[in-house]
Amino acid sequence: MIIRDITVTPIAFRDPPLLNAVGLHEPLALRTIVQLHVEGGIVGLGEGSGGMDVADRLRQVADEVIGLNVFDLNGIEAAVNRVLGGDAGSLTRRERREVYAILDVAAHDAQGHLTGLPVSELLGGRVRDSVDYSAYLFYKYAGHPDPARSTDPADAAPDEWGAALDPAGIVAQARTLIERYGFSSIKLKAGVFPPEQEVAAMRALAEAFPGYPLRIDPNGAWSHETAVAVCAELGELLEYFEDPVLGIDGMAAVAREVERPLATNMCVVAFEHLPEAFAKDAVQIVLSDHHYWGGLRHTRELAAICGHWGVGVSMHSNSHLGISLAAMTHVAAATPELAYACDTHYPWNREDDIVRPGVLEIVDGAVAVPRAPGLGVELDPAALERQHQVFLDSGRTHRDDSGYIQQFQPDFSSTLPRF
Ligand code: GKR
Ligand code: MG
Repeated sequence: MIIRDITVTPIAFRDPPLLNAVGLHEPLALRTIVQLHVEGGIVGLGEGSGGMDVADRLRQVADEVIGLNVFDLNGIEAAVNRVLGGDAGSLTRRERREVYAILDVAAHDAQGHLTGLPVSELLGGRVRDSVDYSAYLFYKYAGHPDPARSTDPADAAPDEWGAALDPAGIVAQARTLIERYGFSSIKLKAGVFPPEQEVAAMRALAEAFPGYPLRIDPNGAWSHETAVAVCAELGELLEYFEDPVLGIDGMAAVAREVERPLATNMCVVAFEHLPEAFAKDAVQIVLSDHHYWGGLRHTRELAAICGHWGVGVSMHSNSHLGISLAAMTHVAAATPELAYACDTHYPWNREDDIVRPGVLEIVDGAVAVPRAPGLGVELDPAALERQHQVFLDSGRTHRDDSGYIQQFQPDFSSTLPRF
């Protein structure tokens, strides 16, 4: 059960031109894949944030993790904190948790293979057989602009999704996602266009999909006044209102004036934020995310704490592939406190997945919890190598939505709030 080696592979995969409050998704999204080689030929898989920083940090901690028992999660986490938190490393707790989370997922996968148990069982047992996900809508250009031809996104050749730049485009995108995957709740990534236009898109969605729970997430792009006004306008349509403004105090002030619950993946992203947020009743729902809450076990702890305090739990996502979707599905399956459909970017990125297809289908808006040992997904080594080569060829080292949009809108400012 001893960890013998760790392979760290940075990858890049295609990402459509999705707009958000701080810019535009670049043509390639970055992730880091870990293979934890355990004695007996067992390999545990982990996936997490991309870019060279994360890969370098994982390589830095490898020597301290190799030689540990793969069931010793406390030991692995302590090793990460020792190497990256000391004077030499001095990373923030959040940065360390992000690194540990990838190892945590890989360790759980390996533990599952060693015990013959699915990860959801290792996390306390499945409370649901499938996990609901929501249709995650984005404003988007028709395709990525080709600067050699034109820097005007309006001239871009359309991809398979086409443009979504107005309410009709957003409804069409929702229809495509719902037809393909059967989603029965909808989230709109907002903070891109003036709030009136985004309110109109929400109304158009409510009309086109009556009874569907709707959420809107402008990532803190709105002022207090705008947030309160939008919430008053959308009122009963909203299941919850995600990060309308920035900061715990800002969210608390909005929460005092609106009736719908506020959710966050921005102002409460670490355990040390919980006491203040709860004391101020700033958020009524915390969006968990094992990638930055420190892995699967700590995500369960987060949910339990929220449950004890009467705060709801949902799940956040970022651009990701199948190892993460499997991990999200297992932890969601083992989290009784989770009461909402989870976010996932998977439909936008799945074409370049590096796990073999078939296990992680989204059917009727849900992913069946894999029953095979571990995460239940199998690495496709050729696909991993292909996407690693894409990463190497790209020369990319980190995500930069703001820098990318400035190529097409030189005066774009990512300063928030914008509206
Ligand atoms: O992918 O553009 C995006 C999202 O805005 C993502 O970066 C956020 O982390 O989805 C996320 C959110 O819910 O805020
Ligand atoms: Mg969010």
